[in-house]
Amino acid sequence: MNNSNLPSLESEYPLKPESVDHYQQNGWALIRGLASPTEVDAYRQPITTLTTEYAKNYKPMEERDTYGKAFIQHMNLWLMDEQVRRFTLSKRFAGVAAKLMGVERVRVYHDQALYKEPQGGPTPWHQDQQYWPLDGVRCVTLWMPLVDASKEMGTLNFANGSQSLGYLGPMNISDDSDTELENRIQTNGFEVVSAGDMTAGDATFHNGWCIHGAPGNASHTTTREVMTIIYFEDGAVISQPDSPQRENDLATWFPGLRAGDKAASEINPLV
Ligand SMILES: O=C(O)CCC(=O)C(=O)O
Repeated sequence: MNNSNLPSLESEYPLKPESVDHYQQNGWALIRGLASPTEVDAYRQPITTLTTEYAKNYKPMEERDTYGKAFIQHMNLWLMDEQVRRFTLSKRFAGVAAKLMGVERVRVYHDQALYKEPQGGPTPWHQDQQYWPLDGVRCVTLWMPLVDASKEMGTLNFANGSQSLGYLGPMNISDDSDTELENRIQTNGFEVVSAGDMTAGDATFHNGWCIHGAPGNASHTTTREVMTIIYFEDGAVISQPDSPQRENDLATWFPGLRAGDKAASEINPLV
């Protein structure tokens, strides 16, 4: 595939100090115009082609569980397509991730497309990092709609400051995680804030411990097409997995590595 016509995503984004403060304080930040409409449109096509094909493996909506209704989830697209590779390994995106976390350099953990179909269900409250064998490591998820996405189509909700709780134990995305974490939000009095309406190319970044979820997609016609990239600080060491999901992640995203090794397999490039 000749990439010469694809827009470059390498230029630096002029990140405002207020965004860094917001991220540090609340555990997430909304970054407007991280990619331009033209840039997003160019990369949307290969991501959507791969995800639409993958969606054929899903059962009809009414036969899925809560997790399955929330979105079509397709992972590590950057290894499947040269164009997506340029998107996921973008230095502009990685630069913002590093600055928000306050680290020198980041590596990619994995990417994933999260397509919430028309009338798709809500995304239950959860903490991302409970899936990852990266205790004590700074991690962040970039979440970017590839089409304009209103709040009603399912942009993210965040519990401000909830990253301060750290690891709350194994809790996969489910009705149970929703109930348990809603209790935590109430008990701690965390304010719940929506990212609101987003334009294609805007992005939110959230800390791996920030409790977050999303409403269902109220649209009857339009899919909430989103691409995400997960980063962690370079130099991190893999922690001992304490749950099946962390064991699974270790085998999948750090192939050939074990607890105590530097988190840097051949599929965790430095960006
Ligand atoms: O897209 C969603 O609905 C949920 C996304 C999410 O939880 C994440 O990217 O960490």
